[in-house]
This record gives sequence, structure tokens and C-alpha cells, in this order.
Amino acid sequence: MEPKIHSGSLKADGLRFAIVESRWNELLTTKLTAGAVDALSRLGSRNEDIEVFKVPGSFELPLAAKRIAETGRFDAVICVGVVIRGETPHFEYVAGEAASGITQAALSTNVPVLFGIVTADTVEQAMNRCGIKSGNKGFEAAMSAVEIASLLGQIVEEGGTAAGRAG
Ligand code: INI
Repeated sequence: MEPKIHSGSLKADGLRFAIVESRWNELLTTKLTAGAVDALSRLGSRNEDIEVFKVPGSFELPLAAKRIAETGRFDAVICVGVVIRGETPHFEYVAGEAASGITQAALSTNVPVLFGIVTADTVEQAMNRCGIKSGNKGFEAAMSAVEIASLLGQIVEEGGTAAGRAG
């Protein structure tokens, strides 16, 4: 017998999303939010199912994401920010703490919290990853949000625990 494969669909209709946007490098972070909204609407989201929350900087993304996830109102929370190495001597702290805080926010709430933060060495690199040239990290994070939210929706407890069946 073939193994049963579970994988998330790319259908966003019926799901609710929060986008948490950092105001640092706002000219670029607004592009990430626009990219995320574009991806969600292409996948079937309605605007009334998307809410945007603004925070001062990327360092503040995890706490806001955690509080938003705890409300239970959203199927996924998408964090967007831009941290540029050349512009900040504490790049490692801001980017590193944002990354580990986002992981903690997801694990502690059981709600997917997506990493849509551009970490770049230069402004030009950052611009390229915010949709100015080609890719948009907000768009990518939103696609992943839909997929993981859909997969988590498929994970239901069937037939007790693995330990129970083994015993
Ligand atoms: N926040 C960013 O999102 N990007 C940056 O490049 C940045 N720099 O350069 O410092 C930045 N700093 C602010 C930080 O996120 C916090 O808002 C601040 O330290 C207050 O906690």
C-alpha cells in the first residue's frame, strides 16, 4: 500500500490572515505587504479576510505576531520587515532575535507565523528582494502561509496515539 501523503493546498479562500509590517525601511516593507496581499488574493483571499498590523521595527515583530496569533482569529500570521547590514551595527541582534522570536511565536501558539523578513547586505540587495527587480519576500511568505495553514488544517487526530497503537 502506498503511504498516505498529506500536503497543503494553495487555496486561501475561507482562511484569515494577519500581516505584521515593520515601519523600519518603510518604503520597502510596504512593498512586501503589497506582495503578500497580491499572493493571498491570487490564491482566493478576500480583502476582508486580511488585516495589517504595523510595528516600529523588525525586533517588535515577534511579540505582536504572538499576541495576534493568540486571538485565534487568524489561520496564519505573516511577518514582513527589512534589515540591512550596512545600515545597522546591530544587524545580527535585530535579524537574529526577529527570526528566533518568530519561531517561538509559532511554536507557542500553534499558529503558523511566517518569516517574510529581508536580510540584506546593501540597500540595493534589499530592494531586489522586495519586488523592485524580481522576487518579493512578502509574496513568498504569503504563499507559504497558505500552504502551511492548509496542511495544519488536515492534521487531525485519528485512531488515538502512535504509542497507544504500539502498546
Ligand atoms: N529595524 C528594522 O526592521 N530594520 C533595520 O534595519 C533596523 N536597524 O537598522 O536598526 C531596525 N532597528 C530597529 C529595531 O527593529 C527596533 O525597532 C528597535 O531596536 C527598538 O526595539
